[in-house]
Amino acid sequence: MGPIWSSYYGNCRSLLFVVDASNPTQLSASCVQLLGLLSAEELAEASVLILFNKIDLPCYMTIEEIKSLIRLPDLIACAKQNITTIEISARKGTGLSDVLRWLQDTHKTNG
Ligand SMILES: Nc1nc2c(ncn2[C@@H]2O[C@H](COP(=O)(O)OP(=O)(O)O)[C@@H](O)[C@H]2O)c(=O)[nH]1
Ligand SMILES: [Mg+2]
Repeated sequence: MGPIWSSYYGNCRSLLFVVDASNPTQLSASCVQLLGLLSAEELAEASVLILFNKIDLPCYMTIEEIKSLIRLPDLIACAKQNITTIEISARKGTGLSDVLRWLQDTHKTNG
């Protein structure tokens, strides 16, 4: 779907990017997509929420290792956008209240 994402950039105030934390083999491709989004001029003002999903599943890498592999601290430091990360399980509902709070706060701030 990546190739058509840019047709949705106009008027986009917030961006939720979901990373499958149970499948580190997808991580580099996912990171390239994310960097593309963050460098898009039309998304410079957007608030960004990166969701690490499927934390209920066993994985050979920890979330900390995943964050380190995509150089998340550098990415957050260099991005124009305000970036938040939340670890979630869409299946179990873990982190859902944090996501809802982020949406509420973000849209409150943006008016
Ligand atoms: N265990 C678990 N499964 C999930 C979670 N979120 C989505 N899924 C399952 O993942 C499957 C979809 O795969 P997904 O990787 O999300 O999408 P795709 O990569 O586009 O096929 C569905 O069977 C969902 O029920 C989660 O947090 N935990
Ligand atoms: Mg998948």
